Amino acid sequence: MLDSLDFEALHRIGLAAPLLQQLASLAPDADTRLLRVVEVQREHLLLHDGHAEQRARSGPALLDALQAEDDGLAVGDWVLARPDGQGGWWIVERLAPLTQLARRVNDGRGSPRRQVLVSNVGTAVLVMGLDHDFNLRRLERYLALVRLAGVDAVLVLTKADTVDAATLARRSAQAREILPPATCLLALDGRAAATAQALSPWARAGQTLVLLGSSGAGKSTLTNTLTGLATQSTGDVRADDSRGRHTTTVRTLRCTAAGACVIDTPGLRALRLDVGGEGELDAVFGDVAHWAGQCRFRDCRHQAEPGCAVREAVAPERLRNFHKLQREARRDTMTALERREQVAVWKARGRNAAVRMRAKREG
Ligand SMILES: Nc1nc2c(ncn2[C@@H]2O[C@H](COP(=O)(O)OP(=O)(O)OP(=O)(O)O)[C@@H](O)[C@H]2O)c(=O)[nH]1
Ligand SMILES: [Mg+2]
Ligand SMILES: [Zn+2]
Repeated sequence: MLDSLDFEALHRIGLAAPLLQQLASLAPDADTRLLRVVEVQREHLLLHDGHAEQRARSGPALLDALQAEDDGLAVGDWVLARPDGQGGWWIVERLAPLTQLARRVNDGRGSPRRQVLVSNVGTAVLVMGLDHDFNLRRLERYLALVRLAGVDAVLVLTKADTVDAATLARRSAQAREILPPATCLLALDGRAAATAQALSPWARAGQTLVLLGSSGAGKSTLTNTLTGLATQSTGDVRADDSRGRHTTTVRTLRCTAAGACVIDTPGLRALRLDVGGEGELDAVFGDVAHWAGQCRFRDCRHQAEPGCAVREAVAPERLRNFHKLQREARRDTMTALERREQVAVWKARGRNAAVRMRAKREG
């Protein structure tokens, strides 16, 4: 199979050299093909071979193996597939992704499950409107998501054409303040043709970028501008609070005119980070980690301790957000038993509070 690869076509859909090395070690046989996942539907997936889309289903053995690892197929994955004899494809193998963006979701069955959002992206474009969508705490969460995955981020503030110069300058400066030093920030009109040019350093041939942000931020608008096509539907936002109407419902990979791959995503209703432990957040909140070294107490939690350098230096809203994400990380790394114990403690606390309240009323 390796000698029959159509590199030109595969490069069009973002094939990178490290994946080829993996392929060599898998030694696929003659009737398997290398394809990229461009859309995941409930019952089937769409794959692309650089020429056309193909319908596929995943073999149960592969699904089970991935699930056992809290993993799953996502848009951007490279897979090996075989013809299923009915014009479609069976996915038999997934190449280990170079990067994965994942969150935790609660499906009501025990501990939150890890859900892979996209695989094999080089850049995450964080899309946020300069209208009422503008929210620094949400931005911190998205920055953490991307940082934890080892993916580069670019912040794109959309709807620059709808705000006055003072608002544009103020909001850009506020965002700049919480961005890691090397992260670029662009403020633009997502519909303008010049926008494709502004994003071109991250959208060169062979590169893959994903657009992330809340509903109505302008992700599909940017996708259309980058591809030069109107394939992605866009929807109006509510006038009073700029909220979108969840127009996009699936993640889809599209090719741009310049030969890059762009993944449009639906606005996430909830983004719960997939953090391995509290310590991982230090990499994301570098300023907290930096100032923590100067707190009076070595185990300072930056809550109410005297001599806390972090509380002195870091904006209260940012520190509150840090604590909130840390609590989430702690809950997610608990075992099922620890979780039951914590619930029992909360229940007991609730009961005690109820008893105290009753005593107060009756006394
Ligand atoms: N004036 C202006 N309007 C924009 C800009 N970017 C997006 N819009 C408009 O904002 C609305 C929402 O844009 P979409 O691209 O559908 O937003 P989305 O992020 O894809 O939203 P979901 O698919 O719901 O997650 C549409 O009416 C767009 O025309 C911009 O830079 N300037
Ligand atoms: Mg959309
Ligand atoms: Zn402290």
